[in-house]
Amino acid sequence: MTANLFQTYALNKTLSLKNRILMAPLTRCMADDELIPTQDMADYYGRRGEAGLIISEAVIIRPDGQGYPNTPGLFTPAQIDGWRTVTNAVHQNGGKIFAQLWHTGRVAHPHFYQTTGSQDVMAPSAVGVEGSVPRMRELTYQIPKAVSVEEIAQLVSDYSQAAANAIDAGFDGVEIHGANGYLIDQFLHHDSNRRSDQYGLTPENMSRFALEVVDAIVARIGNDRTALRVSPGAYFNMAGDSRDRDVFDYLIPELEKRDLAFLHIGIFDDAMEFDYLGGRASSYVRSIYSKTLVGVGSFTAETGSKAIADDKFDLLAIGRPFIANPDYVERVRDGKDLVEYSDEMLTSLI
Ligand code: FNR
Ligand code: 8K6
Repeated sequence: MTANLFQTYALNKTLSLKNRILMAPLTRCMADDELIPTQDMADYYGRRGEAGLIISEAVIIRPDGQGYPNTPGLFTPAQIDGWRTVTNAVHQNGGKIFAQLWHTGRVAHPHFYQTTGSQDVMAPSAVGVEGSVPRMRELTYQIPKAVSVEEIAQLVSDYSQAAANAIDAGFDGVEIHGANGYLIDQFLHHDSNRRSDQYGLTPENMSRFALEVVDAIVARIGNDRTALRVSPGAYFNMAGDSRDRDVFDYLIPELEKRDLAFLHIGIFDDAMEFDYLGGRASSYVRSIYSKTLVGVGSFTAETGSKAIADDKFDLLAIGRPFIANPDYVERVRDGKDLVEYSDEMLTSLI
């Protein structure tokens, strides 16, 4: 019933996956205080080597990208060395792993990077989010600073450096985090992008930052090792706007031209429907993107297998069930019961 999940899948000439099950990116807030991955993290990822591809938890590209405690980085030599231990563990177990590259934009908090001397929160426009940092409720979100064109150029350069660092650390590629209301996504939605310069107002301008990051990374590490996650439907740290549709109508065909390793939807439940997308995010993207698409969001192996059989997407990413079951792939293959996920499991790495 889930046999199609266990077919091999060639992403391109460089990378071939042993099955169609991806481990979704899952922030765990378990890096050490220098944002270096630990041995426990290497063991955790190593145990999941049976996945066709692991996408790492989101990894910040530079200090002011941090919005949660102890999220790992990929901008110091010690962080790169720490990740090398992780990628070795995955490769020794026959797996593959991409790094998810992250800047939280207006959801960053200077508490986390106060030692750098910067108090600025970087975003497309000076429009804040309501609320405060999860699990650190005393840290309320600030009104961000609208980044200058020079600062945008530096951000693009920092993304591409982080991608080069990822390859140096032994990752098989990178997934750019363009989803879930973080920096890149903030440029793509009218709620957070109120600019009137070459990065705002029109679909082409609002897509410019995302495409500059993609192009800079492709130039550095190759399109065959570069992927992107996007959330056309706003649902997290973001208010939707019907005009956002035109932005993604422009962006997604532009991405298709780049011939990336894959495009991945960022969402918690793919059953969610968005009026301005005419239904599910995955159906919308599938209708205008013909290359490899990764679906995710409250799927079981059975419902995900059926979605692939029905040509809704090509690869299935599994998040929370992978937190609860390090041997998720083996259990599905052997028809064994799964351990049910619960939020309490977030306090330890099994
Ligand atoms: C997530 N998700 C997520 N997404 C992302 O792009 N980068 C990240 O770092 C994280 N971190 C994260 C942490 C935790 C604890 C959860 C539960 C989720 C979203 C995740 O990748 C996935 O899209 C959702 O969990 C939906 O898939 P499942 O869990 O229903 O299979
Ligand atoms: C990368 C994020 C760091 C922390 C992530 C923790 C996520 C826990 C789950 C949060 C769920 C929010 C989903 C919102 C769905 C709204 C549906 C209307």
